Amino acid sequence: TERYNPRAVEPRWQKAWDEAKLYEARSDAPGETYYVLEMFPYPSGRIHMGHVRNYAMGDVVARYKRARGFNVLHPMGWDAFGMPAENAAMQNRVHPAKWTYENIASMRAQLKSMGLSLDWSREFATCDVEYYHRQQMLFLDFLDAGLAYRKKSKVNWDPVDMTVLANEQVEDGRGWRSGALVEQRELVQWFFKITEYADDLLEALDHLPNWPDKVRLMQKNWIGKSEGLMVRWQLAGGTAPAGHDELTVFTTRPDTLFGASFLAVAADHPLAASLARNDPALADFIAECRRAGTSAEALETAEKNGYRTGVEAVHPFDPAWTLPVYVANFVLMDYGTGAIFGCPAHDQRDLDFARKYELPVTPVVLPSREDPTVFTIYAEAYGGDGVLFNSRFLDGMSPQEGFEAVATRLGETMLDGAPQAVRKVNFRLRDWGVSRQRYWGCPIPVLHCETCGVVPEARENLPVRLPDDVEFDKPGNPLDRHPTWRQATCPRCGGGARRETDTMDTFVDSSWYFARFTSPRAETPTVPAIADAWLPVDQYIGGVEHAILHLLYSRFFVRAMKATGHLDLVEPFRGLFTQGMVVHETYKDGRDWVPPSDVAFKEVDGQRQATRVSTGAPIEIGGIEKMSKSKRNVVDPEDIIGSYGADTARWFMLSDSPPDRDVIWTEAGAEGAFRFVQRLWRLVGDAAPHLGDAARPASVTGETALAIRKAAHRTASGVTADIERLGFNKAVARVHELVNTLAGALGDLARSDDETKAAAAEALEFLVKLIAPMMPHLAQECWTVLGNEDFVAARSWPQIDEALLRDDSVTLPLQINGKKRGDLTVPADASKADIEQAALDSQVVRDALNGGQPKRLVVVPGRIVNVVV
Ligand code: ANZ
Ligand code: ZN
Repeated sequence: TERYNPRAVEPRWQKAWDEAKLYEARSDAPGETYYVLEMFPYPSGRIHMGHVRNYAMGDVVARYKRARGFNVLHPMGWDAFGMPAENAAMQNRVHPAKWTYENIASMRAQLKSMGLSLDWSREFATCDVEYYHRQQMLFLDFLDAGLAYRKKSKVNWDPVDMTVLANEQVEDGRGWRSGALVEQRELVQWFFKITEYADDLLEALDHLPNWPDKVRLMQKNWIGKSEGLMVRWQLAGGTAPAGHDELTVFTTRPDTLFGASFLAVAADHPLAASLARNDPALADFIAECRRAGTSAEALETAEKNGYRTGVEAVHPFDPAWTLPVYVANFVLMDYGTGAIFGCPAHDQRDLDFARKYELPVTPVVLPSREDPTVFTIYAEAYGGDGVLFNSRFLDGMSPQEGFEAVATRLGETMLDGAPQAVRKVNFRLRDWGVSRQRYWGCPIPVLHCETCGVVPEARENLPVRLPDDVEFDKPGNPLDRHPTWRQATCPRCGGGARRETDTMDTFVDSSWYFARFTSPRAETPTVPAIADAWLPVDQYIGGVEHAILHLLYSRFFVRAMKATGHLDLVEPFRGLFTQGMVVHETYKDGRDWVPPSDVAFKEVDGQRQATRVSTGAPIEIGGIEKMSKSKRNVVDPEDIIGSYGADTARWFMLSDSPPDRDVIWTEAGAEGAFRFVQRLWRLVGDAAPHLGDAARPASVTGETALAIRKAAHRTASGVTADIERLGFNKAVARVHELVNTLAGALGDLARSDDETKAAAAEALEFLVKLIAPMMPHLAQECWTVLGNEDFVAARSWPQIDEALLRDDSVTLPLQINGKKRGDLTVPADASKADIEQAALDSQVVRDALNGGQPKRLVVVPGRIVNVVV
């Protein structure tokens, strides 16, 4: 048999598949459907190994399901709007559209060289006007439904370039081009009302059993539901400015009220603003807080700082007890009420704050088994359960009971005709700000009319196209500077109006692309009946970095699209799988990182040593890390496919680690995979001429034939179960085993009997079908060598004969006095009594008994035999 040459074979079959339209989904979703989707790529210009891994996995599922008779939808497209195209435009004077579409063309060619079973007829890019046109339709529908609205919100403002910056353009608090300190500015911006579904988005997580637990937990924390109380504190007369008689705080721990030692408000709280008018030092403090940033992330790490205002608050349960009110940097304005009471003993932030400002630390929750007379809080707050103490009428209660007692008492206490406390559910989740002051995004289809205000563009005027003639010579949004694009006619009054120049966050584009794939050329965003037939996506595969925002936004979108009649769906993704990364060793020559292609290895005294190919210099082998440009440990899929072929790259990607873990790319591993490709090819090629037209075996009696059949059927059964569970590495291991078995059993096929030849024919057919999802080109080439003229990808999955899976004997560990002393092989259907007898007859037991009787004989069928002597 000649060596297998992937470079010749792979393109030939790719072309044949394309011409046969082999992987196109049957359009109106007839039959039993299966929708498998990998997160679509950003067209950066080249695919990387992470893509190869992601798409190889998805392709196994798609091909497998197709072989199982499903009408499979496996589409591909491009998440094509976003900053990098605009950055490229600014740096290299190339139009974002040109840059993007050229990148798409090269990445498409690269993906095609992987031999993925994609339905390319459905391809689109989110920057295609046909796509963003439909997104504008959705926007208008959301607007009508009250799911899109405008409000003031903060943006990153670069005071030197005089422009709004995307978060990615802010590096260490500075503008990426100007280096100027970025300020927060308020702008009126567009929002999607994701909070409308906060409860539903949370609840529904419980009904997604095929999602990783960690992703569900991340979503849950992001939504962040907390049940608490809004408590009104009276401010002591004479200490607070006019108009501020009380301060409402949000707390989830009213049970700790007797451990309170201060109150604090956010720098942006109205009380702080009032006080600052007559207190320059406070005004400075507030300005400083703003400069440092008030995002939750910024506050998490910043040192706790406060300013004592002189205002005093009266404890709700004791008119004689007053507490100081601070302005503090760790209180967020946009959560709860922007005000808290601090209980240092049971909240770490409050404790850090109290230590710094020497405020009392009174524990009020006593952990079980602690002595109330000596229990003390040192550097760590106690957040756990226990019994309330130091808490007057709450003493002896559990925290939950204390919560209820406080809620009831303060709920019944009236202040100016309203209860002093009310229950309140708060969410961490905020509405989704979708405005971006950028060019390369979907224009928000609204107009600003001097007479009518904000007016949606008329539907018949859609799409609002991005103008092509834009300049990137200055920072900022080119749409704002365009000479004519902004001028429009108000669809309501016919007067002059100004176009909205904000475009949509690119997360909007990726929040519904999976639905668009079901009818990618439709005039409307979806064709509801078709969308409903395909959706939800049965298996979604992608990186865990999208575990929160992208998935949450998509979950919001299906709800909003349902509310506006575009589909009827509860959740977008029935199954979710997050794959691990592709990592690689790093290499260093002095202070330079060296790419793997410039490194050669040798073995010296059993030690692996590396030298630099170009210079001969010795090289230090560094840690195994995520492939990155900065460490230069990137392996280019194109090189790998060029030298070994796509099947080898796919096979190695799938073989080495469980798919949710990181996989270490090594040259040796790739070579090993390539050798396996050759071996399998030889096995099939050498056997093919001797199979004759052996009929499929009905039943076999010969030992060799039976062994071959059993190996084939067991492998098929195991691989089936593995793929169903996405355990690709296990499936690969089983195929290796089968190839080993067959290599031994088929060695003398020319002289074998017909029965063995028939069994071999069947086993090879199985083998080819089992590798087809992972190595489709090799499988197809083998299939042809086996005398077939059709596509193996169009054939059905191996039919497994259950009878061949059953073992006719089992081997049980044989213990004497609880220690393993040997094995006992018995017929699979042996009774307990049979096993006992077999044990007693065995040499080890007879030796141990030395003619005597066992004290006890324990038989657990299928598991173990223990003889007590
Ligand atoms: C008193 C208390 C005592 C609290 C205690 C906690 C522990 P979650 O679960 O995230 O909702 N808080 C309320 N509003 C805040 C704001 N705007 N900025 C910063 N912190 C705020 O957390 C609710 C708790 O976070 C609230 O309960 C409040 O502190 C604080 F032993 O009240 B707690
Ligand atoms: Zn008007």
